[in-house]
Amino acid sequence: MAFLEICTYPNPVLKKKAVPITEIDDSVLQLAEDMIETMYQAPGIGLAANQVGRPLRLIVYDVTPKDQPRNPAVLINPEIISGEGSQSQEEGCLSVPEYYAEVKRHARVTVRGLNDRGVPVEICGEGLLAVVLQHEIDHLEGVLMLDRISALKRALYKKRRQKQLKSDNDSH
Ligand code: K1U
Ligand code: ZN
Repeated sequence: MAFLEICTYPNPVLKKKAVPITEIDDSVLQLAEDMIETMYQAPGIGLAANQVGRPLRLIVYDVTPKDQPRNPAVLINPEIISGEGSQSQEEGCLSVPEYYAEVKRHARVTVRGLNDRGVPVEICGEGLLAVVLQHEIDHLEGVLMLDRISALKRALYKKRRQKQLKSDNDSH
């Protein structure tokens, strides 16, 4: 088990489109396990492989309420096969530090992929699960929540982030 470093904006790996996984071998299973530990440690409720510098089509998530036992899920080569309705929820992103914004997304989605045993699965989600699935699958396309907010909000965030990085750099 290992905690992985989470890449943050503007790391170019976050803009890369992830490639499909052709074989679920030990390295993929180890990566999934490490991503789950990294997600819980962050803490977060989802993580895509690009966020840990591995542009593979692999996501993990767990939207179980805090007072219930953990129930992590792994999805390999996930694809949204249908989406309907719309919802706007405040989102965070482990790769976009200290920023939350409302993002408009489908209210319900159906996602197809493989589980960690290579078995085809179909996940139908609404509410928070639908949001997290869409957010993580966006990561696999190289799309960040910043790409789904207004140009003005995005510009303000970019400015703030540049300042933050400069001050981190100056103090080291
Ligand atoms: O992909 C990521 O960057 C993870 C992200 C997932 C996400 C959260 C909320 C809406 C859409 C997508 C996070 O987990 S951010 C952290 C967070 O939301 C959270 C952390 C601890 C407890 C509950 C939520
Ligand atoms: Zn994210």
